Amino acid sequence: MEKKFKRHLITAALPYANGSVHIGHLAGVYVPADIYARFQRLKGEDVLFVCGSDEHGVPITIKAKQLGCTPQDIVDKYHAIIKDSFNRFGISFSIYSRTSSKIHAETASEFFLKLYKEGKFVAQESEQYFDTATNTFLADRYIVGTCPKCGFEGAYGDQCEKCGSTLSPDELINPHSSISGATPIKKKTKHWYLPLDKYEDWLKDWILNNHKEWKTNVYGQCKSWLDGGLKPRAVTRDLDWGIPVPIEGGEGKVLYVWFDAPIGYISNTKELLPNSWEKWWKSEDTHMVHFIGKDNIVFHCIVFPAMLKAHGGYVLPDNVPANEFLNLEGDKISTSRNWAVWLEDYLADFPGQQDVLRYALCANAPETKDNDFTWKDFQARNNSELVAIYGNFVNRSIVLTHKYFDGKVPAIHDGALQKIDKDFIASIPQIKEQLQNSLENFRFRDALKEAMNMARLGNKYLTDTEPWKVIKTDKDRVAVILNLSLQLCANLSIVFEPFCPFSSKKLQAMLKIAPVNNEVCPTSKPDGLVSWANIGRVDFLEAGHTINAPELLFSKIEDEAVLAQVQKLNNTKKANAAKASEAAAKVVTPQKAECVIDDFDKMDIRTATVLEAVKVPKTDKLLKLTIDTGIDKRVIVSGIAEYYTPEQMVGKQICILANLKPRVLRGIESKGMILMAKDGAGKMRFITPQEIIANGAQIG
Ligand code: B3M
Ligand code: ZN
Repeated sequence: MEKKFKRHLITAALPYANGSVHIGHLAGVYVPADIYARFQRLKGEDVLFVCGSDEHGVPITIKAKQLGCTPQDIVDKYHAIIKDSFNRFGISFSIYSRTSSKIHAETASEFFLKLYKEGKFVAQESEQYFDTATNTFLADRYIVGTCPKCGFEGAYGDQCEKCGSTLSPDELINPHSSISGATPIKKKTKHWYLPLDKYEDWLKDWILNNHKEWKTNVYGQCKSWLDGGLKPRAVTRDLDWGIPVPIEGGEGKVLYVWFDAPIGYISNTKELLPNSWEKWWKSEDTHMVHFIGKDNIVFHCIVFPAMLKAHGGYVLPDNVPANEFLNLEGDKISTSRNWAVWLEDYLADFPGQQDVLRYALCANAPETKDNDFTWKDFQARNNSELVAIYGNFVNRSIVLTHKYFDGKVPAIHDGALQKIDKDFIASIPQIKEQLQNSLENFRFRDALKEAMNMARLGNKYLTDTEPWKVIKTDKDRVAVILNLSLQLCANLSIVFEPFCPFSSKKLQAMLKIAPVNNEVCPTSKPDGLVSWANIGRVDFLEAGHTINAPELLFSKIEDEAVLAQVQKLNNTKKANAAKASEAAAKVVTPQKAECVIDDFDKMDIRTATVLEAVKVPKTDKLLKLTIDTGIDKRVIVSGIAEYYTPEQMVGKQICILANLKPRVLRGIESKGMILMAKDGAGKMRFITPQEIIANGAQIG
């Protein structure tokens, strides 16, 4: 028997206040979270939906340094922009606060102090990276280098944004300071660690045994973390921006951003409900759900629960339905490359069409794997679904009611219902049941399909009953058809409210039924008939009730509007390419002295494939590659270890100079040379055939 909860505490990842919000954030976290919150409120549940700006952390201090202002200037600017964007997209938070607030500093400090006084931390002197040029310790984010997992050279010391791997600075290849560019030294410093290893058994039981129902992408990541064994994690940092460490010896140190940020969910609740926050966080009948992106899984499923466990007295998340990443037109969304659709830009180009983006992002959400947003799909979702199905059905129902019944809901006389009507009525609760089950289980794409199926039901009903023909002979029959169609419109306005709140409100205004007061927080109860429980009813509108004039719920998006967006992205690509070639200009060497074709003919250049790759011991520059040259299998030693890991090399087709005189490198005979090109960022790149061709193919 499903446990009955008294309230739903829904959190959404606190966005870093160092940039605007883009469609990846909406698709990954905020639209699913808002759908779920609105759905629970529609059911009449007590809901608290909390979020706020994550204002500490090194990316903010980096941006401040880049712009020559203070971190507070940065967070003040972006907190306002982010809050406004969420508001304009109808993300119905009960509170959207910020971690630079006083109440958050108090809450996080108290949380830390309790754990400290109860001896839950381990103090440890360690060697941290120190930038001698700026005379500061470097937080992980200030250390940049090549990701050991994917070779991305812009990886941070704590995370690679390209492949999502969680890293430690020591794993980075060629680490350097992102402030001064200098190669950092190691220097002793004292920090306090949360001994996650001590919570490993408990976490294994809590997650792997008691939460098998979590999404596979979440459960799988937790399992691999736990199977890998947990290590103590520092909860303090040598930084001057953040929450000061409130103990002796903490001077010049702040709480690690990932220690303080999740406590932001608690401080937000306290800020909103100073007298009743504890029931939300300390009663077992609270159902808590964290909405996040996949890069935050470890912090929300392992680190924060361990913190809550160490503190004691807090509820734990019942689910963490993390989404994967959304790509844009086939490429990863990237703030640094401006490869994104920013919410404020979308609103400028598509004013009043927030629901269209919400719909398209939900329909294509990266719920189980990374997914791609294309402007073509966005247009199709709008034109072929929202306009052609949902909007079309609503418009026909309302237009015909005005045309045949002067805008009044026609009466159904006793005994007038035919089988087709009864089947139509019976289908509504059936669709609702599947839709509800999907929503309860965080399958929002499936839920949205069910909602649209309910609109399809309406279109089919009108097509099958043809009121525009029947009106000539049997107005009473048309009265039944349009009455039931209008009742379905009322059902649709509730069903679509979590996904497309703006158009639902518009439809409820056309029908003149009470709108769902979903904006009123923290706990808003739908009033009157317009509630989830009443979906399936066909008595929302009484006979004789006058409805308002029809307005289009959605308007067609023309090719030009979409082409303009694609053009914008192409311009971004061109700008990025220009930047890259600027960088290239710095590394392009002058042409060598002339040679004659005979010189070239002496060189035997051909394709080959890497069969094996291992690091050469005692050096961090060399890889020993076993390759298939098409004529033989041989070993080549190559100085690419700082750019590529062995795993990345296996299976790669490359071009080699096969007849270079063999050389012995670190005791290994190397027969040949791999042809490489240094790119604008100074990274060595392979010369690889456009598509795989036979090994040994001669290049001339
Ligand atoms: N600020 C968002 C991110 O990693 C991070 C979430 C904090 S939630 C407590 O992009
Ligand atoms: Zn990586």
